Amino acid sequence: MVSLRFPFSFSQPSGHPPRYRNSRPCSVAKVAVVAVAAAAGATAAYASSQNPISQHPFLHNALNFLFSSANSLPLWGSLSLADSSQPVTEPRTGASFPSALGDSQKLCGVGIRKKSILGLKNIDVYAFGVYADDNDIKKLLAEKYGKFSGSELKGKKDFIEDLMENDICVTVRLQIVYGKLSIRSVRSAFEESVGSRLQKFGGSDNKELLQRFTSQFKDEYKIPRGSVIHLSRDRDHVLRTSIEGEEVGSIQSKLLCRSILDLYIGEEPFDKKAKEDVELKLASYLQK
Ligand code: DAO
Ligand code: DAO
Repeated sequence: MVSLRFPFSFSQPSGHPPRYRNSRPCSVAKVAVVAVAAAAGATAAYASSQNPISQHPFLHNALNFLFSSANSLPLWGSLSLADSSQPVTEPRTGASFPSALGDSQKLCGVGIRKKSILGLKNIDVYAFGVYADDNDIKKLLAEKYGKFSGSELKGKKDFIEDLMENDICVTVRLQIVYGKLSIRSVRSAFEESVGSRLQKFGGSDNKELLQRFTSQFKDEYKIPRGSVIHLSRDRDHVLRTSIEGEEVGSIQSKLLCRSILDLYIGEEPFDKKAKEDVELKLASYLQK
């Protein structure tokens, strides 16, 4: 169940993917924390059975090292998940994004979704980060695009087209910035944004699909500032939505996945700079 109120926090404890239910996830992180914790536990047991430890300087130092490492377990965990990279902060909103989700979805770009209110003012609704599975990218796109530099790939329509069409695991992580979002305004905003894409890519009769998507979001949910929402395209074009790590629904539809991704990396993205960053980053993964 999704709790009704989420705490305010922009610094999320980890980039772990949420629990999976009925969709086939992309690969899940193998975190070394358990092994480190076990080692620290074993050492603690040894330490308590031996005395006085301080008479053995080597052992003493080794224990100090292990205990101080155990104290910084979250750091070890995040380092192993994120290939030692630091989180990225979206500068305007201060929202922080882990550099990886799981062990293979890597952050490719961050940006902002704005919305104009009655043509009078523009509000920042949420910051977002786009993640893509670098193994899928290499497997499915390297042969065709590996020879291009970042600047050559930027703006290449068929590259983005292939990214959207292929079975590549992608997650868009949203961090809510606007403090007064009601579910009603969320629903009507995505009826407009996602609805227009469903029409563009799938033709006229997509009311039922939009309805299935929006009906996942119950009126009682609250998404205050700081809430984290994941929109993930899993294997076989399953769109899985989670709020604060809790899955709220999954729908298998290539058209819906494509329409959602189009908001961020399509022809008229919410944030052009974010899309360019995604293209450049993907080019670097292709060349690795
Ligand atoms: O309070 O009327 C208002 C402004 C609401 C703007 C809503 C934009 C919603 C955008 C979708 C957010 C998805 C999480
Ligand atoms: O920004 O216009 C947009 C569309 C974003 C789609 C976001 C859908 C997820 C909304 C979750 C709401 C949960 C109550």
